[in-house]
Amino acid sequence: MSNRKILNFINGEYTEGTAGKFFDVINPADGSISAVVTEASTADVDRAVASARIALDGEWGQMSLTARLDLLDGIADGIMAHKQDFIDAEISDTGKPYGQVAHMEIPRGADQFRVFSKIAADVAESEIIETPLPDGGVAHNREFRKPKGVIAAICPWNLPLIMATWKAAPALAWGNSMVLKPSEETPSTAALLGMVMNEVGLPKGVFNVVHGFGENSAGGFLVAHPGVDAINFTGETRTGEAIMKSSAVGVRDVSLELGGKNPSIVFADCNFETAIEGIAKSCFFNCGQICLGTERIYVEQSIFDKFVAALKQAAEAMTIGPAVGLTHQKKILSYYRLAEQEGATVVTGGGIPIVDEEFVGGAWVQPTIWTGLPESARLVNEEVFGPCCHIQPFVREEEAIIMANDSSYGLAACVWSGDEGKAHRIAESLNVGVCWVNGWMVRDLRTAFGGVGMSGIGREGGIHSMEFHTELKNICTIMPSV
Ligand code: NAD
Ligand code: 6OH
Repeated sequence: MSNRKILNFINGEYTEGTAGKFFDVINPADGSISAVVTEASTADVDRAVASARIALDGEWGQMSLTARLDLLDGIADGIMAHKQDFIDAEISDTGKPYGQVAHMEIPRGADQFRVFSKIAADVAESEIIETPLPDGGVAHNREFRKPKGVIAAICPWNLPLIMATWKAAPALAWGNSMVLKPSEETPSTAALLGMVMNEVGLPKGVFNVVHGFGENSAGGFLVAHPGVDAINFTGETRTGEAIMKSSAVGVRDVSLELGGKNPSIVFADCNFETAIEGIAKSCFFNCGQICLGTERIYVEQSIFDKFVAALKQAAEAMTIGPAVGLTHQKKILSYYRLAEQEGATVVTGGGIPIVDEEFVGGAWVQPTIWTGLPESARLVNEEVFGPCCHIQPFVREEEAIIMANDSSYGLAACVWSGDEGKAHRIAESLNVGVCWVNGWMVRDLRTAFGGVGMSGIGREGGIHSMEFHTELKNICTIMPSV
């Protein structure tokens, strides 16, 4: 039994939910209880939204941009000052490998406050447009940005701190207040953020965290709350649809970063070793639980057998953590069974790995590669969100483009080729939000991030985050004619 108790963070204070309900978070490495979490009631969500509103009308709303951005830099430093607590919390909730969390996820999570502080400083924009009037005078239109208001941020479990700070940093950088609901599977690092906010002196109520589930729980209460001005959601497409319906009531803005079934196209003229290394990461890193990860690979026929053999070797050499939980493990394994029922050839994996005695209660799955399925197979069309991919040969580049684009999703893609012209031609014709050429997951936070089709609506990153988190306002002054 874990003695870690996770509370809501409302108006600068950690509090138990008024309904007195708690739920467990399970460590997926071994099935042990990672923490016990309070579940927010409607009354708790009401209070969180109300305190966010009051904060907007107080000191936070009056604060200069410089003072606000200094606070953001302070939050980044504050996370790093508690780095070990964040590492322990993240590993306990997710079972991820230590190095990945310590060297990538926590520093990157912290750094997003610094990056958005800098972006907000650099693009602080306001402009004057002069309009000639019939009487010979002019009007001055002063256009400037105001915070959108109270932002509800709903996060998934795959990169808990990174996702929470990816939502919180821009919301705060552009002067909003917010209520964050982390995934019920991974609430611990978001909960720690409250402590950091208090330490750096963020005014009370600017940043709130409520815990719980989706429908009929904290997530559902939050997105339906009339005091919320905009909803920033990352998660499954089906949840995105429900949230979009909620956001229609009261005509609130919504940003949806949803699922994917991302293709990777590999040409015979690629740098083979670089491609294998990059593609192995894109399929199996984080146990395949990355929205930008690859689940469909299209390989030029002439190198198909060599490619399949090399990716199999790379997959078998990789050390990955468990899936996020037993429910998700079950979902992944059901797709592993489906692949076989649909007639796939299992190149490697397809089940649960053998683990040490102490980890048998965990949510482990094997990195898995299939070949031989038709493009119409469910496995080739549905997002598994696990460490797996299907490899399909192609002969002509047009064929590869048609297969890659034959998806209702459109988040990310990769093209691997030594012919830059060809790679760009293909990258341009893929219906996705981001396409990497000869690489994967190079993420400049100033660039647009988001998908097309069932992968979502809206873009995050850089000025796109500013557009979502602000309202552009015009004050038009009719100048006295001289
Ligand atoms: P999920 O949709 O099940 O849950 C996400 C969050 O939404 C959780 O906090 C959950 O409690 C909450 N939620 C669920 N139902 C809700 C409702 N009706 N109202 C309000 N909140 C609700 O997603 P998940 O399983 O946590 O994450 C995995 C999914 O997220 C995958 O589909 C993956 O592709 C996607 N994802 C997308 C991106 C991206 O940027 N496009 C990034 C990461 C993950
Ligand atoms: C989605 O699952 C992953 C998004 C990752 C990032 O945005 C990042 O920059 O790490």
